Amino acid sequence: MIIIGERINSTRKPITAALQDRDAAHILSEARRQWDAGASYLDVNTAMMRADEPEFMTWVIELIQGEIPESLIAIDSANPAAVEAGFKAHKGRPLLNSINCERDRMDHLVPIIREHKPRVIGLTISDEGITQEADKRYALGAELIELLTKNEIDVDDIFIDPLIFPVSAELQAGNVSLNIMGRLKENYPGVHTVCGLSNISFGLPERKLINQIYMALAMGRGLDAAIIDPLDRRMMATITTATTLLGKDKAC
Ligand code: THG
Repeated sequence: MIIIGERINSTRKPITAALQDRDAAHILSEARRQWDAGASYLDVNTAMMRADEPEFMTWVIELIQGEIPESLIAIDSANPAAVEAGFKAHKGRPLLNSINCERDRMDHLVPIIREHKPRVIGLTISDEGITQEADKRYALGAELIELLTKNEIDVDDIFIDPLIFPVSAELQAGNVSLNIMGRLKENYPGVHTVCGLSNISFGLPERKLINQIYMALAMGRGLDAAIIDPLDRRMMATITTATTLLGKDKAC
């Protein structure tokens, strides 16, 4: 499992405060703890800094890689200026989180992707917005894979996010995303699937338990990357256990 540590996200109050105060020690502590817990990428989102999002993206990436030179960042932004700033600051190959099938954004991003050669997360969203139909989201994933491979991005560098919605609002939301992951893996071997799965439990009690069980179900459909809190020991134990049960731990 490729673990993307989610904690350095400006939608979390302690992170907004740390960014506003330029509290390097707080950001570095979040980075170090997630990296040591086994993250392969550290997600960085500075969107709440609004007009200063690109500048903060640069600051955080340089800060983290200055302290942990082998670390890699998932640049979590919908703002092309912040994405470009992130690419310029980053050493090694970052993960772009994310692109989608919206024409305008793609036209702008494809040349930048070709230049910087990041690995890429593709969301199953289009110009028409988000659909709850599995077939349509699957088709958007397939479209992204075709477009990226046409632009010389290797399948091993493509991560498709089927999107996760609360089962409390739509009873079939869990099944829909599992179905999309499963079909993508079957039809495009070598392509990765990824999700931020905590949305599944929104509005329900025992959210952590629900997230852990959904992780196990998703891994059964081939999910091989996830945006999670690597400091959540039970979630990490769920991943280790499911990896073994799926026959992927040689030492069992
Ligand atoms: N797909 C992709 N990228 C994503 C998401 C996704 N990036 C953002 C998000 N979803 C994943 N990241 C986070 C980061 C922090 C939290 C949840 C998801 C988080 N949540 C707390 C909770 O759920 O209880 C509440 C916030 C807080 O701690 O204040 O921390 O789906 N490609």
